[in-house]
Amino acid sequence: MSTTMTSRNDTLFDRAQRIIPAGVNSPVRAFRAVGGTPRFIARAEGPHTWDADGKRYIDYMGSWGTAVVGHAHPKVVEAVREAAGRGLSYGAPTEAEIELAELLAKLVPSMALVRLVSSGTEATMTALRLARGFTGRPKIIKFEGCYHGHGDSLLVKAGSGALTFGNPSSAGVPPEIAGHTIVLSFNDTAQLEDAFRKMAGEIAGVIVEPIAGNMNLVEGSAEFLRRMRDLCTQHGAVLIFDEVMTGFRVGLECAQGRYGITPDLTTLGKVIGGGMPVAAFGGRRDIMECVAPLGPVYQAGTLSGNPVAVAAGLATMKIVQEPGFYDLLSLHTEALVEGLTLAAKKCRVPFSAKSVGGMFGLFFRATPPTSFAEVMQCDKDAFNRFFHAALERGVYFAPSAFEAGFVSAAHTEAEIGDTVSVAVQAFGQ
Ligand code: KE4
Repeated sequence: MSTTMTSRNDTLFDRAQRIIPAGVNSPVRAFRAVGGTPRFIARAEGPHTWDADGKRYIDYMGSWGTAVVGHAHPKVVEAVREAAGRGLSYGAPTEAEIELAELLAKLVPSMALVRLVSSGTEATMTALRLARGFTGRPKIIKFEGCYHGHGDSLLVKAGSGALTFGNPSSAGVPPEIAGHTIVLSFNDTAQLEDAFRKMAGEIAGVIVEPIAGNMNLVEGSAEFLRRMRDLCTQHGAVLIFDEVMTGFRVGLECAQGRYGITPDLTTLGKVIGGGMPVAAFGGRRDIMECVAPLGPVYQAGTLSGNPVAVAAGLATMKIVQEPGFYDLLSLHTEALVEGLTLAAKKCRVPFSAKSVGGMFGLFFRATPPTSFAEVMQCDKDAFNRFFHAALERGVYFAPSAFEAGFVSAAHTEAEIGDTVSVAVQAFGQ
């Protein structure tokens, strides 16, 4: 496209900003972290998306991890079509919801009972309310750099002192609410022990991304997560693994299976809806039996367990259970990481990358970070230049230096090879 022609992305972005705050329905889509005009996606298929100008991209954003089987998978689309023809929403229980809940409980044995909701935020917000309702305690521990959706108690940043109570990280969150959230450093076992030493009797629960994907990709250390499990057991606090991103992304056994750690509650999303709004929370029977109308902890939702969304989720979950699905997904993701690392080396760019299952992290620093502080040392400007150079050449990474990337089963060696070729040029920018 000549530089004189106005891209439809620009035209649509101008129009969108006149009626939608910042022109987007979720902040990260506005490209404010990387600059420039967001691409308005017109369609997606397999490993590709096409923008409003008809430009094709190899997609590594994958709807933030949702599209693990590839976009518009024929079996998923057919399942949606068939379900939609029987009605879009009933507001009443269906057999399909039982099927999905039974499947999740089979694949994630820690989930003795499961409830479906429509977003990861709903799942984590309810998990916190459950922890507080079950224990009768007020405080929650979360970790800097982990994101768990936009529930008030989770929009909190570290207080001034390490163990002081959190301050709101968003306007509109009253200090009285933020004050019940303690924000600690990810992978800092000593600090976690200190928090329990000082406040054990007040801590309702600990929520963690066992493999963090919202400060780019940082794995929880086994020692950190095991100690977290022990401390929660010892002090009767509820351990919540937020696997909205890692669930069925890092493997069929999820992150908890990789670590061999059993949380008390798990939250899921993204993959289990296959692109449609399905998320879930579940876990120990004695805790889950506190949920209304069984117990006193209220939670509800008009579209929870929506039949069309559940059909997409069931079709997706059927595909990810096929033999070898994650072996091949991991292989391709590792090949991408190795190829990018070699390309950066060839261009003498300080760069590192790593992958876990079908998710990966790109870091403009010599070694992959193991903490939020190390993530903050990455060269954000170098990432932004690389992001746009790749985007121009038809490769779409997540539009932020602090987001993980995602490969789908539809990405073949051809897409991985093409991406590495583009990266050699993009690193050179
Ligand atoms: P949603 O409410 O966006 O469905 O899920 C919130 C959530 C909860 N927990 C984890 C670990 C998550 O990663 C998320 C959402 N992830 C972001 C991507 N970093 C969604 C993208 C967006 O906010 O637009």
